[in-house]
Amino acid sequence: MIRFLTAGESHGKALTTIVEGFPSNLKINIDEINLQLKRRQSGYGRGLRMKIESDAAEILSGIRFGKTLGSPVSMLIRNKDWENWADKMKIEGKSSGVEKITIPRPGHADLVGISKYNYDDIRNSIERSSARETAARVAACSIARIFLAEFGITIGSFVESIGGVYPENNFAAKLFDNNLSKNFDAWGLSAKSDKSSVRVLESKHEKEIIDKIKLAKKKGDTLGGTFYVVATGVPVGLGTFVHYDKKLDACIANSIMSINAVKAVSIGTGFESSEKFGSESHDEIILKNNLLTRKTNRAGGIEGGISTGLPIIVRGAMKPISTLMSPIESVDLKTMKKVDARRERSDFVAVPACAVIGESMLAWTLAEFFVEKFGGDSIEETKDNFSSYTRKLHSRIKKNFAK
Ligand code: EPS
Repeated sequence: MIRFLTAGESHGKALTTIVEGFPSNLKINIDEINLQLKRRQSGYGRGLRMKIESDAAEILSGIRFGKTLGSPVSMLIRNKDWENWADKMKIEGKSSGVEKITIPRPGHADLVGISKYNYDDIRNSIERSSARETAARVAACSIARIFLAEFGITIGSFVESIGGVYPENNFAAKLFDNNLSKNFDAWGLSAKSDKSSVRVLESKHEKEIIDKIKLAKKKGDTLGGTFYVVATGVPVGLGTFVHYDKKLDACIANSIMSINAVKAVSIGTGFESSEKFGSESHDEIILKNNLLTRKTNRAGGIEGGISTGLPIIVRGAMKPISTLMSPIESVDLKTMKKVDARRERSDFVAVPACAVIGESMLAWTLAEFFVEKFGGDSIEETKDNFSSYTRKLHSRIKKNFAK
C-alpha cells in the first residue's frame, strides 16, 4: 500500500510531504520532480504569486545515491512569499495587531471553514484550503509517475475548454475512436500542450481562449474550464468489480475531484454516453495481432471497475476561481451587514495548472492499484511480478477457454 500526506499553509514557511510504500531501488532524479512543480506553476491567467515562487523540492529522507530505500520519502517546498508573511503567520505568540479577515468570499472555503473549525479569523480557512497545497501533492505524486514510467505507463493532459471556448477539432474524439498512432503515449500530449500558454492543442484555440481570459480580467472576473487527463501503457486488470471502494474508475473520480475547484469528473464518454444507444456507446471486442482488444475506447479504458489495457481517459471540470476583483455579494461577519466579498490576490484562471495536478492525481491512483496488484519490496521484484503476469495473460485466457 502506498500513501502520502501533505502539510503546510499557503503563506507558511514551507509545504511538506511524506510519501510511503514504494519499493526500494527506484531511481529518482529530482529534476523530474521539479519539472512537474514548474509545470504546475504555468499557464496564462495565473496571479502575481507565481512570479514570487519558483517551486523546487528538497528531499530530506528515503533516497540514497539517487535510489529509494523503501523507507518514507519526505520532501520540502519552501514558500518564498513567507518572508512577506512572517508576522501574519507566526507559529508562536499572539495574534494581536494582525488584522482579522471578516468578509467571506462566495465559492471559497472561507465561510464553511470558520463555521466548522470555530475560527475567529477567515485567514485560518484561507491558508490550508488554498490550492497552494497542490504543490506538495505534485511533488509526492512525481514519485508515482517515476515508478509507473518503469513499466511504460505515462500520463499526459490537455485543456479542452476555458470559459466555454472549445476547439474546432476536439482531440478527445480521437481518443474515444481509438484512432491513435501506434506509438501514441500520453506524455506526448503534455509535450504538445505544454507549448501552449493555456495548454491546448491548437494555436487558433489558444488565441480564442486568451481573448476570453483578457475579457475576464478586464471585467475583474474569473473563468474555469475542462481538461482531459490520459494514461497509456496501463495493463489489463487494475481495479476490481468485487468491492465498491476498489473500483478503478471510482477511485480515479475521487482523486480528481479532490483537486481544489474541480466540480465534475467523468471517465470515457461520460455524460455523453447517457444520450446514446448502447450500440453507439460500447466498444466492440476484436482480435488485433492475435490479441483481444476493443475497436473503440468510449469506456475510457475501464470496464467493470477494471482497466482494459486501452488508454485511461478522464475528463475534469474546474469551476471559475472564487476570488473576484469585481466582487459579488457577501456579509461582513463583524457587522453582519451586506457588503462586497473580499478581494484577495489570486489567479484569474488556473485550468492549465489544474490539468497538471490531474496528471499527478491520476498517477497516484494508478500507482496505488499497481502496487496492490504487483507488490514487491524492491523494484526488481515488482518488475518480475509484472512481467510474469503480462507475459502469460493472453495465453491463460486461450488455454482456459479452449478446454
Ligand atoms: C496558488 C494557488 C492559489 C493562489 C495562491 C497560490 O490559491 P487559492 O486557492 O488560495 O486561490 O492564488 O497564491 C496566493 C494565495 C497568493 O498569495 O497569491 C498555488 O497554486 O500555488
